[in-house]
Amino acid sequence: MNLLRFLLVLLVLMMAFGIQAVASVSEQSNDKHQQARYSELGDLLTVEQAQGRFAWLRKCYDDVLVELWERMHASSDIVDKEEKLRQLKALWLSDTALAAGKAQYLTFANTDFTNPYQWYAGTSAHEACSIMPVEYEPVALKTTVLPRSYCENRSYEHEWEWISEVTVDDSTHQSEKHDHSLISGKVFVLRANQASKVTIKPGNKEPEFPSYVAARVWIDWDHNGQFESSEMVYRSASSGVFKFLLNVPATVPEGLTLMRVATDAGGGSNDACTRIHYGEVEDYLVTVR
Ligand SMILES: [Ca+2]
Repeated sequence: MNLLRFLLVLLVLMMAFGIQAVASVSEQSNDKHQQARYSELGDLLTVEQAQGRFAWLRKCYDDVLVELWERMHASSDIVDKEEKLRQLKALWLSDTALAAGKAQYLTFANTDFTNPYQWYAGTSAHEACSIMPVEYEPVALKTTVLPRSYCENRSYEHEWEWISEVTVDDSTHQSEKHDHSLISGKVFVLRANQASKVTIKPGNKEPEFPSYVAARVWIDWDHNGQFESSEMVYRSASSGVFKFLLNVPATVPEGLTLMRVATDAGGGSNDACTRIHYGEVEDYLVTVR
């Protein structure tokens, strides 16, 4: 494992979420492309899932945890395995961190920050162990930012149509084609009682013959972990780029929540949890201030 890069990502994440970095790391190669790919890894966990991740790793990959402890401590002291695991858990899942809704957890991917096998480490000790792809390694220690989990949605087919770019005001996220992306490392900022300019660019396998796709956007305004029908903030259909003004209600609570963007050449559904046919679902963190 490239420890420097691991720490770099950690640092980037901490800065992205406004957390004081405790580590001071100098890393010359600031590869924006890698960071962009990294942000598509998703794997955003709730506090409970972060606890489950540790328990699952302890059950299935305790050697990975031990190796991390040894790298962090650069120590030749004889400390038994159980003590190393106890210390890691105390560091990442302390009572203080849990009470604050924060917890830390490892996320895994290929060394180029991609997840070609769509493999994710478990999030509960009850989950069966699965075999990590051989080239995978821990790529970041993340801090939980997702207060609750949401219904899954992904497309059956994403070879011909997908979402290539989403912009909210001055902030843009470009991405490759996936059936579903949970974007980490980027948070769109919305201002209560104001309008934000949103652009959604569909991707097409044959750009000269763009598909006619339906686009929908939902935001969990009330932070209850569900996309009610009243929370569908946009619906349209076109073979071009979608542009609209997103009015942010004056009354929505401040803080972090989820925005779901879906495009479907099969027409899609007004239900944010109904699986789409030909396109992509992208979930973004948004913060209302
Ligand atoms: Ca809601």
